[in-house]
Amino acid sequence: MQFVAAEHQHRRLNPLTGQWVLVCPHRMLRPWSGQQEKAQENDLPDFDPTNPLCPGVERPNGIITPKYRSTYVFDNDFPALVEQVPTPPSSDDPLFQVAPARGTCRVMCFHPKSNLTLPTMSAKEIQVVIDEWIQQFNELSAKYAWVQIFENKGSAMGCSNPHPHCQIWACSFLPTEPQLKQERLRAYYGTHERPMLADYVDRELQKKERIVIENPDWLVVVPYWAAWPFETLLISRNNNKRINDLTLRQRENLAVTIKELTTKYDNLFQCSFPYSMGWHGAPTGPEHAHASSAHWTLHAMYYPPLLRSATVRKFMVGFELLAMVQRDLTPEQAAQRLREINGKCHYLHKDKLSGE
Ligand code: H2U
Repeated sequence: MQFVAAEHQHRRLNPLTGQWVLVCPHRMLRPWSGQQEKAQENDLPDFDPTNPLCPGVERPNGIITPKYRSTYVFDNDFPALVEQVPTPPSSDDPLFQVAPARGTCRVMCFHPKSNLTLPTMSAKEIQVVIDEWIQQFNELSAKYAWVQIFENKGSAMGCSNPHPHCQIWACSFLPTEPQLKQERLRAYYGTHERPMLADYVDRELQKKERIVIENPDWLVVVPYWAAWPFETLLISRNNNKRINDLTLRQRENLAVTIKELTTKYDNLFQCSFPYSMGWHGAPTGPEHAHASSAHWTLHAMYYPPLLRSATVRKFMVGFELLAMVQRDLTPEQAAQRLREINGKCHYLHKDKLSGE
């Protein structure tokens, strides 16, 4: 019998992290009688006087969120990382290793209106968000080794507030995932003298099996090694190392790409598609200022949990938690569905061309 990736179980390597993913396409046939997610509500008001992220509303700590008209960034009132904290005593014991952790956490509102999301905002409004990401990155990267910009969208991904927003955590150390990538990308560059993701972009453009969106500045694919059902990787095609390298044209194209990708996501199951997304690029701060970043390529990851419908999600539990990550639908099947679904017109905007 001949091997067919869409039918036969196999393992794929994620070269960015060195972790393997088990692909079991035949499992899509199994029945599901487990938990059903509550689909995200679409009928939110544009202003909620009890939501602390809305303009003019008092937050639990007594600070009044200003009446902002565009984006708005503030220090997280409940930060995971702060700057001033005692240093833990060093330890030589291999079983009880400890290291200092300092940083700062911010919240960034994308828009004053609560009932918008990136796919229902205009490309121009998304570009304002991108410009603010860069502004924040410029400021925080001068001091911190890692600036993690990320968006949790939807309660299925742990988002605690429906107002359109993201978070920025800047830290004095390289967190685990970026540290793994730093090592793997550097090793690949050492052997091939090319950034791994630049080579990957070229290969995906040749193969044309996993492409979702393609334009001169950006490539969106369901990566060969995707763990989440409709996971995507948004990769710079211009050898950008960090988000603050982007030119005006690249930012304009990025806004259009984000709008198209997130519209495709929403249209897939006709719901506000939950995900966690975030940016990765070369490390920063004084420690990395003079180190080579030649091995890095700016990219964003989208990790959406939904598998079959607006209410049936993938759980990373059991074998995934205890042994290795496993997926049902192949990355090629997921890419085909995302490629074929309309990304120009949001299902809520039906007849008009998506809010532009
Ligand atoms: P999510 O991205 O998970 O929804 O988190 C929203 C953040 O907003 C969360 O980190 C912060 C929370 O601490 N927040 C404030 O800083 N002040 C508030 O008044 C509400 C929420």
